[in-house]
Formats: sequence, structure tokens, C-alpha cells
Amino acid sequence: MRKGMAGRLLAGACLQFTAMAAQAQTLTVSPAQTLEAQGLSVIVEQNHFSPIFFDEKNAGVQMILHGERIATDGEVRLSPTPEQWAPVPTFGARTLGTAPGEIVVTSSYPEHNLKYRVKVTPEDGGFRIAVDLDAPLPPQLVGKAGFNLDFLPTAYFGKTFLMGSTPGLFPRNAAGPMAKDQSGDPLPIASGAQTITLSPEDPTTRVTITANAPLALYDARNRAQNGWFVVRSMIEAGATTDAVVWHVKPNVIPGWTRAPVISFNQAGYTPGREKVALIELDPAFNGPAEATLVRLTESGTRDVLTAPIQPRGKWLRYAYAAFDFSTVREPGLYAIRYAGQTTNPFPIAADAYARIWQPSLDTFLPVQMDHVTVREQYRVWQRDSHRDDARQAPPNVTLFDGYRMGTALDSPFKAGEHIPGLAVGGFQDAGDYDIQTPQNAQVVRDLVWAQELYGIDWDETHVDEAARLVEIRKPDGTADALQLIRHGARQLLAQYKVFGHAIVGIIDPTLQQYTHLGDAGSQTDGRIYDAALGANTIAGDRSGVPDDRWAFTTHFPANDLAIAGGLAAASRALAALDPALSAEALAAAKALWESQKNASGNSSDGRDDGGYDPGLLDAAKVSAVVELLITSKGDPAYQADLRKLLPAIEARFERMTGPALRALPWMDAAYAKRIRAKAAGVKAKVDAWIGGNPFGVPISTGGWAGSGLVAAFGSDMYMLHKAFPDLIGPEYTLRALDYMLGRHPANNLSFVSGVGGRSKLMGYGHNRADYGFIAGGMVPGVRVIQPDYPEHMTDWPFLWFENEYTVSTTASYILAARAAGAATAEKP
Ligand SMILES: [Ca+2]
Ligand SMILES: [Ca+2]
Ligand SMILES: [Ca+2]
Repeated sequence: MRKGMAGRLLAGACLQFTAMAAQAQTLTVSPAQTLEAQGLSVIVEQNHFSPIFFDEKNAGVQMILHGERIATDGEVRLSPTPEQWAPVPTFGARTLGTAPGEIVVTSSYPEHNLKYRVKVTPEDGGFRIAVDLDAPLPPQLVGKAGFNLDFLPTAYFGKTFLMGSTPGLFPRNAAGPMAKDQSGDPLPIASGAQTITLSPEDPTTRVTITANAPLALYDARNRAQNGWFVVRSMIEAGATTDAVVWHVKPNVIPGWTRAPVISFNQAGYTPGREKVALIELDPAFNGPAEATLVRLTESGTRDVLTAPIQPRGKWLRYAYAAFDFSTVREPGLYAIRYAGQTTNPFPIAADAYARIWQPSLDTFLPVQMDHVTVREQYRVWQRDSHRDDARQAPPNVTLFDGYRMGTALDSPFKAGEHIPGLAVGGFQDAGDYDIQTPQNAQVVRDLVWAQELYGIDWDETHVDEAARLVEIRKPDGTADALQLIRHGARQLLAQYKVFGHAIVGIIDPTLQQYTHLGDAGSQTDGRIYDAALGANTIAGDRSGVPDDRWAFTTHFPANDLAIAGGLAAASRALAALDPALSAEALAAAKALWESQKNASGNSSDGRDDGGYDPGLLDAAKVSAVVELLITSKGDPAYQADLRKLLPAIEARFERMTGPALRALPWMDAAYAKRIRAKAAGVKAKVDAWIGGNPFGVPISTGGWAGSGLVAAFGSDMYMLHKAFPDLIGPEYTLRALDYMLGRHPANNLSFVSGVGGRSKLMGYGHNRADYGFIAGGMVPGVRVIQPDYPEHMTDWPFLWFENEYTVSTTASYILAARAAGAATAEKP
């Protein structure tokens, strides 16, 4: 089969070479001010560099060629291989120019008094990019400023390029060369000609650039693993109008249309549930009107259902159709055939969802545990990490990842001083190894809820807190969920014991440490910094290396409330396993609640810019007091506190749905009546929120893809269904599961690594330098690249907004997956 397919691809390629010479493409301006032709979109700064994350590889001039965003960051840059935190231009405005189809962007580097326009104009076979400076380059930027365009490495691995007529191979891994001078900068891998052709052999990714000055090709991975291939030309001293002129000719295959994406739940379906696959279609694709469900048997495949596909409208750039095979209930293995392609198989089985949450619980979350060694048979995921936690972060500092501190430390420790007691428990938030306090609290609470509401009785992991050792695939007789809850609670409680309040979090002090890829245990030396020791000196558990993480200690009410809820929940979950910790956690939760129940004003957690949204602070209060209410089995004091918050719940019910519902058994009929009245309005609100997208779940269009939002939606909607089955059905929860496990835009991979037949096997986790994954982690999923391109790159792990696992969204997934399991039990 492999051989035949290669033959077909090659034959197609030859045809396309011939056709390409004969036909030029004409780009036209869209209403959103992109340039469009069938098979090519040129995005002209509809996406901006981020004020928080800076260079996200989603800005400037970009190209989507044959369905893939192969080029980004077309802009004036101040170095050949800028890193994420390097200077980025400030977007000014985008207008239509005077030439036909011309789009003009004004941009600047205000700190250098550099102002310019980038003009993008359609021309024969492609488009022209020109940069006009308002004034010649300031002297300090001569030899530094140039025009860069970044190309996606994975689109060019194994392919070639021509710099003028000089051939080259795109390197598979970073291979230099680096400057031997002090800069140590990456040198070009090819340079000197005024024309470059990328992948002349591949009609789907071939791009030719001709410039008015010599071009250079860089491999930015020489500087950072997440770098792209960069084509660059320099801006000459004194140049203004047409300081840079490029003619960009992307090969566009005439008549190309994108192959349909048949998306479905990669874990399969339980027999009694709704089963609807969605087919994502290029509007120019002339597809058949029917799809077929095939069954796989020991003697091959046979068709079991052929049915018309039902149009579901257009959403962003694609059209959608549904293929409903709910009538097929017989357990077995099936696949969907449409327009000549057949999907990978999936089961219809009563136990289809019995284990979909297991790797999240017994692999991903253990791998993220901080302050322990994590071993999985022969593999050591990390050595006991961050034993040197933590030093007091200084005042008036702005770090990365949103961490900042003003004048108030709210801490008894002096800047730089070691804070004893914090090197215990907790979860490394995401691909970046920090402890984010509110997210840690959420993991604890969601695991408690999953255990209480649906059961997650599972023991595959050995956890020895005293030995600071975790071993995956080594059952120890204690439920893994309880061990994870305890581990999270230990960090939350540690913060409370040290400071009397929650802190913002604990993170690396320097960018060099923050960009660490690999074993968390080698991110610091594990020895407490001692300024009296020399830089290379070790004395017992101390060293002269100031690499210990910093604690950001500012006191925010929202964080106190978050850990109060987490600790109150943990205290009831751990009552039998660890009575002492359970009692301590409850006492802390009570004290924190009493101190913050009347808090007003700042609702920020210290990393976001939440600021002064009283609704968010109320949501944090409801979340906290409900855990105390449940743990105390309906203490009248907490009933009264919650009753006072009822108007806030009614004002923002969608933000507090879960806690408001969990309180029901402990509140009176009047409370229940008011909650029911809010629940009655949810369906209409939710349907409006979903806004007619074909997936039946809310889809985030913001800067971070939204699988976490879908998980929370899935569990909220099931809790509503359980409380008010006459108002809300179970279908929302099942559609949320379908979305997370494959039925979403862009492709049909399950977003939970290792779960389902085909899943996301490249994540932005601790092992992303190896293009690896961590089983059970859920990636954010599909981001909408403005104006209309839903993207989830399958083979490039370094876009955090599509690929970064986080502990809180993965815990949310566990809760939602269990809710979906419960929903299917209604119609097995
Ligand atoms: Ca983080
Ligand atoms: Ca266990
Ligand atoms: Ca250290």
C-alpha cells in the first residue's frame, strides 16, 4: 500500500510541475484585507505580536499555502534569528494602498524612532513586498535591521533549496554554523544570491523569492529549538523608499482543493449514544453527497450504512456537513468512507469511554508532580525537582509569563532570602515548570469532584512523599487520585503555613532557566543558594549558584479563595488516608475563608490583568464557600454565607455553575428555586454562545486555543443535566467529549495524547525538544488565526497556544471525561 501511494504522489507531482509553468495565480483582496487565491492566503498583519508573549510565530505577513500556514512573521526585525522575547514591531494601522490590491501596514519600533510601511501588492505569479522607511535607519540599527520571513521547519524537512543556482539541503536538526566572535550568533546556512527557491521538488511548498538585495537563509533553531527557517535581506544605510523589495512567488497548484477532514470521536462511541461525524470541506471541493460507514471484520470490510451528508453551514473558511450514523448500534470496529478516503477505525463498544481518562491520571499528572523523582520503569522523567525552592523574589520586578511584583512583598522574607518550607508538593503548571497557585488549586478541586461525582478509583502509580519518589506503572494499594490530591494540597498548605496566605506562584529567576527543556530536576541544582559560597562551591545542601526559583508572594484575595476551596475539598477526600493533613487543610481553608469572605476590589490572581472585576471575585468566593459547605455537611454559617452570594450567582451564573449546583443538597428549597430559575435560561444562552458553529460546543477565538474551555463546558452541562434533566439534556457533554477527542476543526486528532485511535503525539511538554508527547496531557487544540483560519499544527510542537499541556486543563478533562461516561450510562 505504501509503495502504491508513493507512486501516485509522484505522478501527481510531475503533472503539477508542468501545469505550474503554464498558469499564473492572481491574488485578490478580501474584505478582511488579506490576499486570496484558491490554495493561497496572504495574511497581512491581521495577527499582531503579543504584548505578553511577544513573538508567537503568528504575526506580520503570513502565507497559508495549500492549507498549511508555512510562513509567518514577515516584518522588519532587528536580528536574523529573533527569539520569543526579542524586540518586536508595534503595529500601527492597515489600509488599502493606491495600487490595485495593495495593502499597506504602518509599523514602528518606537524605542528606536524607526517608522515604516510594509506594502503588499499582488503581481504576476504572486505578490510584492516593499518596505518604505519614513527616514533612513538610525545609526544603531544599521547592520541590524532587515526584513525577515519565517518558514515552518517541518514543512521543509527532507527537502532542498536553491540559493541562486547553489543547491542546499534543509537541515533536519540544528547544525550551525555559529559566529566565532563574541556574539555567537547563528550564521546563514546559505547567502549571497538575490533569488531563493524553497523546495523546488515539492509543488505544495515551493516558494521563490527574488529581492533587490542579497538574501540570506538562516536556521533559527541554531538559537532556540522553536526557531523557524528565516529568509532575510538587510536594510541599507540611507535607504528609505523601497528599502526592501521582494517578489514572492508561492507555487499554487491550479485547481487545488483541500482534502475533506472527516472528524469523529477517536475513542469511538457507546452503542446507545448520538454518533455524528463532521466533514470539513473546502468550499471549492466538489464532494459527493453521501458518506458510508464501513465495518471491519475478520474477513475485511463491509458497508453497513450509506446516507446523505447533511449541510451544517459555513464556519470561518470551511463548509461543514454531518454524517449521522446513530442508528448503528452493534458493537464492533467501524470506519467512515467519504470522497475516496477511509478514516482510521474506531470502536462502537459499551466500554468505549471506560479508560479515556486513565493516562491523564496515571501518567500526565504524575509527570508534572513537583518536588519528587518521577520514574516510569526504565525511564526517569525527572530527578527530585526544585529541592532549593524558593528565594524571595524582589520588589518592583516584571518577569516573564505574567509574573510581576510591586512594592508590597506581603512576606516576612527579604528579597533574595531563602524561604524554608516551600519545597514540597505541587504540580509544574505546564511546559514551563512553574507552580501557578490557582491552577494547582483547580487540579486538586477537579480531582476531588471527579472522585466524588463519578469515581476515579484507579491505582497504577506508587507515591512515596517521604522518599520524594513517584513510580508510574507500579500500583501501591492507594488510589492515585487521592495521592495526587494530597500532593497538590501539600503545596497549597505549605504556602499558607509560611505566609498565612496564598502566593502567586514559584518560577525561575532568569530567562535562561525559564527556557529549560528536559528534566525538571536539572533546572536548578537542588541546593539552597548561599551568597557566602563561591560560584563553584558546594557545601552540603548549599551552593554558590543563585539558580533557586523565586516565590512571587504578593497577597491577592482571589488566590486565598482558590486555595481555600482546594484545601476544603482535599480535606474531605483525604479524611481516611491522611487525617492529620485533612485536619490541617480544613483549618487553613476555614481561616482563609474568614479572612476573605468580605474581600472586595482586586480580583486578579497576580499574573493576569483581571484587575477589579467584582464578578470574578464573587465567583472565587462561591467556589471557596461551597467546598466548605460540602465538607462541613451543610454548616449553617456557610449556608448563610452562600445565601448572601446568591445575587452574584444569579448575575454570573455561567461562571459559577458547578459550585452553585454542588451546593444544592446542602441548601434550602428557596435556594434551589432560584438556581432552577437560572438553569432554565441556560439552554438559550448556551445555544447563542455556540453561535451556530457545527461542533455544538463553544469555540474560543482568543489567543489560546480552547479545549480547556470545552472541558469545563462539558462538565458544567452534565451537572446541569443531572440537577435539572427536564431543562438540559446530556448531548452537550457528549459533544464536548467528541470535540476534545477528535471532532473539531483542522484535523481529526484526539487532543489528549495517547487517547483514541489517532491522537496528538507532539505536545508542548517538557520533552518537546524531542518532538515527543506526554500520555494523557490535553493540548489546547485549535486556534483561530485571524481572520478565518482554524489551525492545529500536527507535526510542529512549538506553538504553545495550540500544543501546551497544562495541569489544570488536563484535570478538567478528567472531570469532563468522567461526566461524559456518566452521560452514556443513561443510554448504554
Ligand atoms: Ca506558567
Ligand atoms: Ca497509587
Ligand atoms: Ca540552587
